[in-house]
Amino acid sequence: MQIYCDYIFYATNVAGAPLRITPLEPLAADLHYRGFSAVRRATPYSPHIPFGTATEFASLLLLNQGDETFRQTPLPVEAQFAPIYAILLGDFNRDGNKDLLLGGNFYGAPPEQGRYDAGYGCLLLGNGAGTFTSVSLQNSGFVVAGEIRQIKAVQTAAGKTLIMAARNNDTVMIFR
Ligand SMILES: [Ca+2]
Repeated sequence: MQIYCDYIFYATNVAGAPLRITPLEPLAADLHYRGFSAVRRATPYSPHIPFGTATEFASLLLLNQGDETFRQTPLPVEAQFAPIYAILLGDFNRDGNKDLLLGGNFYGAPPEQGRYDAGYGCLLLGNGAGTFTSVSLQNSGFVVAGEIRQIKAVQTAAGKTLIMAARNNDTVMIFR
């Protein structure tokens, strides 16, 4: 895997300042920056160094243990098909346990990488103890193609709850 520099620093106010481009190691990838690493320099002319180091690339749940630590639990494989950008927490099967409704995808990757478009929405049912089980698209009925960027529950004037999924450059999908 190749990580590309997304920032190139070049001092224009110093005569003869060297232009140095330092490739970043894959471990420094920060997916928040579209798969590129944010970089910084210790001094104005020192080589770029990674801003941080990522060691976990799965979408996961961090449960606060109440002692300033978090328990890390990867979400089911269905939640790993594509990057997640929208999460709605709710009890969708009305069993008293919180569930997760996820959506994402990302079309802005460089052409040689292709689009991250394998996600069609994902319903994860919680057991109340921090473990989630995926529900098939056929059973959940929550099937959304495209770049989902927000999922919200909306109350109608008649008291019904609608789930709305907003997508980049596309229509809003509404689920009853
Ligand atoms: Ca539930």
